[in-house]
Amino acid sequence: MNYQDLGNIKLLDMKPVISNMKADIIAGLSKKNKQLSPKYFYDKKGSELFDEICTLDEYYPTRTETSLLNQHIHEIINLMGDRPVFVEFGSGASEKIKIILSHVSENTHYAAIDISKKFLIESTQQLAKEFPYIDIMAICADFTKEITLPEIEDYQTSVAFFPGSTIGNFERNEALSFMQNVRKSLRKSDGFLIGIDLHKDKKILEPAYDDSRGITAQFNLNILNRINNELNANFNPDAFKHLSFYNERMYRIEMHLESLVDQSVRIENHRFDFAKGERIHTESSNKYTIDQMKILFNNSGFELVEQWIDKDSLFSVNYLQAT
Ligand code: AVJ
Repeated sequence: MNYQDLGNIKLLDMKPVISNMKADIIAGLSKKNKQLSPKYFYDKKGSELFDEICTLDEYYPTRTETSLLNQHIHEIINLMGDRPVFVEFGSGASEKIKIILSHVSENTHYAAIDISKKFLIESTQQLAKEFPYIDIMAICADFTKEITLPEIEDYQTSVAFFPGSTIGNFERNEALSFMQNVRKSLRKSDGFLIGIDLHKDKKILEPAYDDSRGITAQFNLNILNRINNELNANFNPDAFKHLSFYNERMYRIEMHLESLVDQSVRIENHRFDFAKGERIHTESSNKYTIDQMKILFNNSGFELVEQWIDKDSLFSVNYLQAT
């Protein structure tokens, strides 16, 4: 493999195809049921709002997963075995990897996969400063596609890491193909540490996506500001409202933006008409029962080795092994 040496990290650029935001957004708003991909939430403001969501009282996933990782870190390290390569799928600015890296031995390799090259280099170089004794590789690639991981000499097990219930953003069939792709990039007996949010009473789920301070509402509406800023559009975010609810039949939180009036919006020379009450579906956050997770793991070539769940059954951290 051809990597570049960037001082304290190595970069492997797999030249992922970057989707065209304008074409995507126009296509989504042209559908009979208008929709936008949640990946467009995360401009600078959107990423800041998401970080704030993670600290909200109502938003239990982040703190619950963090405390499960902290509580069970020694078991996790033991399961990974000697000289593991830890591979994070969609690393972002994740704080969670630090919990792991601050407990592993020097003989650990960390590889971060992300599609955004600039951000990936910045965050891995920052990490390399904090963990100078760990070998760090940045892999610029699209983690929703099949990835051939580089062979690293002397390292026995690879352990994939996918925290935060990011898998929830995939529809069920996409989640299955994602898991199957991860499996293809691993060898038999390699590990997979994955955090998945659990199905539960909507009395707990719904406030997590509609908090009392309105941060989630701002996060949802911010996608319209982003489209205005980056695509020369004229959305009036005040003419839409944040709507979220638990769809119990589909086991998923849905977030929508609902038009408060009849209106039309322009993105360059494209016009989109909204009736009062019409919605743009902006996000689904799928939740899993323990049985649904087992089926997902088994159908993608994994066996569940350990599952850690908090005492209130809010969130699960799962250690899988490739079969
Ligand atoms: C980043 C997809 C895991 O679904 O809980 C949080 C995103 N959206 N509040 C989630 C989100 C609104 C989050 N994920």
